[in-house]
Amino acid sequence: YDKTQTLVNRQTLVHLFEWKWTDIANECESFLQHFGYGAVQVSPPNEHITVVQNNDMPWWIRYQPVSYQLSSRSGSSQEFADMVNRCNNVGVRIIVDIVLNHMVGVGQKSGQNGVGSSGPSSFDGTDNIESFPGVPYGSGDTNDARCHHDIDGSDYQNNANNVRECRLVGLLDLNQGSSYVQGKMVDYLNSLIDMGVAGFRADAAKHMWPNDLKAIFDATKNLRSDIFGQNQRAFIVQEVIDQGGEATHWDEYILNGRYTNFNYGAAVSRAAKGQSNWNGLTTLGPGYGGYGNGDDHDVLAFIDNHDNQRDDNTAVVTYKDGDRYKLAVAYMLAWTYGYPRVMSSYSFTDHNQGPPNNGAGNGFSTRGPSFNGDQTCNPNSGWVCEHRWPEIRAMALFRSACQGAAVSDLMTDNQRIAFAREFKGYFALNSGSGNWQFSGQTTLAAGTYCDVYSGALNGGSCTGASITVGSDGRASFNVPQSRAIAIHVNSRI
Ligand code: AAO
Repeated sequence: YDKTQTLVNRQTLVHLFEWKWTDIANECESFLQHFGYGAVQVSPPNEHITVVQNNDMPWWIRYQPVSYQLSSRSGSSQEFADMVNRCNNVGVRIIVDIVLNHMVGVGQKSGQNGVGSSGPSSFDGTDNIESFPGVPYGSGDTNDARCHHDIDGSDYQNNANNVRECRLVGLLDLNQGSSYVQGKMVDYLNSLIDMGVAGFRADAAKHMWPNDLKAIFDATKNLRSDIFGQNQRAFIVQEVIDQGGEATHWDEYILNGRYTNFNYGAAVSRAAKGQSNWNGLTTLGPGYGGYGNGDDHDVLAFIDNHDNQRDDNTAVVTYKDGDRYKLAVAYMLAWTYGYPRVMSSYSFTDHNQGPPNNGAGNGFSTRGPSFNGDQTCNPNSGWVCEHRWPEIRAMALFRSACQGAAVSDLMTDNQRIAFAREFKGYFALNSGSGNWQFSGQTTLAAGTYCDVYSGALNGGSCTGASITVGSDGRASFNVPQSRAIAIHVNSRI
């Protein structure tokens, strides 16, 4: 389950948070396939609650399931199927965010207090009623018999049982130990596999027992052989927040696939913000920092995600940090640890704010992105599209070009770091003050290379800095403050 199921040279996942299926299908064809992106993590496709507040529909409604029918703010079942086909046709995989831990928040009821559903099902989340005819589930399918209240703050440190059996922020907690519930979940996952998806991001995995998840995943079908070959299993990444001091641990989950390594983004963000030195990151890999960093094949690496980019005092850098964010993401894509996920956002000022929409008169339906001539997203459309930023898309191509190559010839100087990806590429980053001038061993063949961080190679001409590699593999670099330099075999002029 830890195998990414992407094409070999496309080892970057992008989270197109809250994008519509029709927009993702277009994005696979017109952009992602050309920039080294191998897969898209999509928002939960199942039927969810709708809530109107502050003349808006918050993003988090997607995390309150009403049923497993594919009818969501992102589109219909038909649109979902079409997206999967069109993306697979251009070698881009779909990873589905699956919300198995719970249903709606207690007390949410369709048709009451502005609460509705994105699809045809009605539901009643009133305590002890807990009726979801669209599945169907009833109160007997929840964990109420084992815990009938919310997870307490201290449970996270002291009580793994409560973390798994009580309600996460009031969300009705399903009993994944029941064979009936397991069957419904397996049916849901199989319906997605039949459509051609490559895998799943398991939301709130630490709130479910690892062995219950194992029973569910083990009971799913193989991936479609016409797309993935014989006997291939779904890729799985489990959302487990564990930076130490928790009662539930990341390593309980690796039997089921990868886990979200929250240590990674925090460590890289600290360096990008100048709170720690890059030389401390030269060992970022299994065992780094004493806790929380598993084997390369167990890890999903990312800088920020849709939750922590909204935290008031977020520890991680986000699109709002500009150059420092670019450096953090660039480092992640240049470095060799884990399967990297790039966050792609819409701009927001309020924590709850939903995606750009067409207003109350149109049911707050999502308004898709529009694009500039340089292939970035038009900020007036409300979409940030970090994955299209010139530096980040160039680094996704760098990662493709360097796939499988080891790090070597590493140099660091506190706020600076440079290294080769043996015989494939060279990367240097400067988050200190002033330019960084040095000579480095690139391991590349002699020639002139286009720095793809400052420009791009278009039709044989380089719009960025040109770097000359001598016959001894060495080159002189001048990395501007808050910038990086990246050259690779495919950027040779
Ligand atoms: C909404 C409303 C609620 C209402 C509820 C029910 O906001 O007020 O009660 O409906 O009506 C999202 C939103 C929720 C929203 C929910 C459903 O974030 O606000 O509730 O949809 O609409 C924990 C979980 C983790 C979860 C995270 C948000 O472990 O699984 O909380 N993430 C996923 C999704 C997320 C989604 C859900 C789950 C639910 O990605 O978008 O919620 O489907 C500590 C714990 C973590 C804990 C965090 C936050 O983490 O260890 O387990 O995450 O606290 O409570 C450092 C520390 C680390 C700490 C972290 C905090 O890293 O080391 O210990 O900081 O960031």
